[in-house]
Amino acid sequence: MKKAGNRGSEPADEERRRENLLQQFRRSYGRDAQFVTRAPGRVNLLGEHTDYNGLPVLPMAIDRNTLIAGAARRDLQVNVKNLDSSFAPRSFELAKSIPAFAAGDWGNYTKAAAQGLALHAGKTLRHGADLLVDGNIPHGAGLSSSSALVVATALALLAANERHESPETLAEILPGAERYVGTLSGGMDHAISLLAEAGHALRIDFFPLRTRPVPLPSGYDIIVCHSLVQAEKSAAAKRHYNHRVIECRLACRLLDVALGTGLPRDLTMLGDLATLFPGRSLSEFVAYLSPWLPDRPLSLAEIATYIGAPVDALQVQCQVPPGLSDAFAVVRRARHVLTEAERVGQAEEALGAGDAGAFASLMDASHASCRDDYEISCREIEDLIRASKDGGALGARLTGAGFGGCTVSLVDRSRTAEFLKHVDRHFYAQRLADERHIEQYRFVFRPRGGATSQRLEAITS
Ligand code: NG1
Repeated sequence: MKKAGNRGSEPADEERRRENLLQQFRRSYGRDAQFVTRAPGRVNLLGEHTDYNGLPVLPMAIDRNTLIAGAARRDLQVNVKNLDSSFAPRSFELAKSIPAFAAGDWGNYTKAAAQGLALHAGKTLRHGADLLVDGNIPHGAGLSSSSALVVATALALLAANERHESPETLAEILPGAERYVGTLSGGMDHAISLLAEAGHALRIDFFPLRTRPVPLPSGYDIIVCHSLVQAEKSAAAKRHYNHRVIECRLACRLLDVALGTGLPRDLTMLGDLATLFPGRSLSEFVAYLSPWLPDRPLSLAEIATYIGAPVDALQVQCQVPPGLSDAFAVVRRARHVLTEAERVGQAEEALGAGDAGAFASLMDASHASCRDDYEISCREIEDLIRASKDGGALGARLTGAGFGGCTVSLVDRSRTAEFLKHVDRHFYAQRLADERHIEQYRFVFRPRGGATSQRLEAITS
């Protein structure tokens, strides 16, 4: 966890970080950096685990980011160093197929960007780069530090090759690229990091990618609090995350059968229901599953029997990765995803109308659905939500993939100090040995703009 106050970093801090990064680059590589890229993290306000289902999300970019200073190389070598010494230097070569470092290695996020670009841009990536990273997004917090590293690396490799790709194109390429690390992730994190608009949240729709700025209620703060439980997606959280993705794919197979002749084509994802049945409310479709199937986790063999297909065929069709437990709570997962997508639409309307109260109720409903139907909360998150609501949050929910990480609260700005005091006393003081560290764990964020790439001097190679 990075040290910082309870504000996100201010522009002056960022300027200092940038100057320091350029100096350290010179010291480390013995030459000047030619470019600096910057990719922000994000907090998702609503729409959790909807993106990989092709349904909308409502995140905003935060004032914590990953900065990379870099310079092009004549060969295909990529050297990556990090100002945080807990991340050891890594090197690899640009190639058509880049073999991964060991699972969980931070360097795999930089390789993910390189591999994604190599597949997209092919032979035109002729130059490797010397790169130096400085990130201040807390890790394993559901604030997208991994995707910020992928985005900043991709921009750096493009700069080294004097290539330009639009943020929209990168937002289409990079989610697939990040799957290199083994997470079946959706497209929210890269899209918001690349396309964010300062002062606004962004409604993002997928397949095709579309974005719409959404105003935030004036007079309120967006406060993010860490549960002190790390949810690193390189570890157990990755297995839990992938399990949810597979449960949604299995729900599609069951809906295919339940909808029978009512369905013009098979569902590839739950979001297809919105395209195939425009004008119908998504939550209606839960009723096609719930009276038919028991509201308990089903084994793959049971699901195959309901569908009338062989188990191995189902396994192949839904690309079930090895190592998942054989218990799939399809009804609950579908109910969460379909109702959550509706809440995003309602939230956009509420925010457009400046109705903070209605938006806050949707945040609360989203949290209940994440906890009960998607089962991605944990005891610490629940304690933190309780402390947040008791401390005056109008609405509070977990944010990001879950299984730990952070909560996000909407708080009347006149009550922010009181809120922080309450959460400090009733959550952090009981868990942190040294209360002076509390400020490293909760942040008042303002919505920031998207990623940037700045050329400092001509690339001479
Ligand atoms: P975080 O919270 O950064 O682990 C993950 C996915 C998103 C989205 C959310 C849940 C990655 C890179 N990101 O985000 O695509 O599915 O969970 O809404 O896996």
